Amino acid sequence: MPKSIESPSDLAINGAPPLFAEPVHVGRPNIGDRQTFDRMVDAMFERAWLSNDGPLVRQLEEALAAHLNVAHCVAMCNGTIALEIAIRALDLDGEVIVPSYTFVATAHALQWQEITPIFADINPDTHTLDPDAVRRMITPRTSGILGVHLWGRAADVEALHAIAREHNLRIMYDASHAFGCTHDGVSIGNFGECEVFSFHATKFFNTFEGGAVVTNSDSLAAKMRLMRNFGFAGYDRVIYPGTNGKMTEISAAMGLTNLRDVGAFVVANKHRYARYQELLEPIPGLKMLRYDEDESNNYQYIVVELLPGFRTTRDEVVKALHAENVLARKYFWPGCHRMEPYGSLYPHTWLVLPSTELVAARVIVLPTGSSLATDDLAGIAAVLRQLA
Ligand code: T4K
Repeated sequence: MPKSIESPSDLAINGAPPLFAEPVHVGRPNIGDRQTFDRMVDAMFERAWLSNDGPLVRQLEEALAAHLNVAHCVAMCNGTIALEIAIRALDLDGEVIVPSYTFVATAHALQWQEITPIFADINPDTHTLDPDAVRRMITPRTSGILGVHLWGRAADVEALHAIAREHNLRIMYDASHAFGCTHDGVSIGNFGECEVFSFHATKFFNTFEGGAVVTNSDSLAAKMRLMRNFGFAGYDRVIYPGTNGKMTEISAAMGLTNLRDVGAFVVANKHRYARYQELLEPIPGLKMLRYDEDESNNYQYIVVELLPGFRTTRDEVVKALHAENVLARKYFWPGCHRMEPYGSLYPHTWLVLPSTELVAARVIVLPTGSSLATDDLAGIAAVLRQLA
């Protein structure tokens, strides 16, 4: 039973015992029915088929395509390789416009292929690419736009698609956070030429490590299947310089298990999101990110912003939460543009990213998910209240 926090002297930074005896993490995995998983893994061992386009991977790809209402799902070993393969399949080169306010893998997937990520600013309210900022970054070298549906909330796809059409640019999305989410009722996975999911352990839907590119293009899907398997087009016949992006059977077993339980994951997350809302919204100077209730959401991220009126700095708040064993995170501070190699290569980029700088400096992501009891949220809120 967590202690109650009624005054600053109850805070662990002031010498009191911590709120939680054990660390409470952001990103605890959503894990489906263990018996279902065990049964699938037993059958996998019986078959002695562990990787290379196995039956569980095929089953998962079909199930995911149906779930996301998209024509093709190409499963991969992780989201980063999925991004790299999608970028290459679209023949992106030169410069690609991308937000800086994202996990660094989005930018690295471009840089890794000697494509220059051009960081465009975000809309401070939505945390996704600002279409006007995107327009300002277009040059003759621009080949595409890589948008991100950050926190599971869709990027401004209509405006971005209009820009892409106008300037003859290719467009794809990093949908790593947006599994099971919709935009105008349309499942994320159907926007741009393709969309990339991460199925990392910390994601709403996980396959331990894993990812996928989904697309409605037959030719793109066929190309990516080739690319993820070294370019093999049959025994002894390689027709493309591919890589190894294959998902393993055990990951697919985890995916099939978790897919059955995504409904329960949403319920658990939504319940905590609603409770956090009740607890956090009355705190002055603190803004909690909202999901649009007219859409499907996975409620995987509890994102708060400390506004100028908040008495304590963001770093002090994070320090105080960590002292309570609440391992809140400063995602995605300081922004890709301040990480290497981008910080050294383009040291002045921050000048064109005022909203990215602002948002990255004030966001805190709080723990949620079924591993955290709803009753425990009051203690976390009480810490924030004492610091407000
Ligand atoms: N694009 C976007 C927008 C992304 O967010 C990501 C991944 C990618 C692309 C790339 O996809 P992948 O190649 O990863 O499939 C974590 C994840 O490693 C990363 O996958 C994720 N984004 C990112 C947002 O979070 P870190 O550096 O914060 O990881 P770490 O080790 O600090 O773990 C995060 C928290 O999760 C900790 O509090 C502990 C907890 N955790 C983690 C694991 C692995 C668990 O409780 N159990 C676990 O098994 O990057």
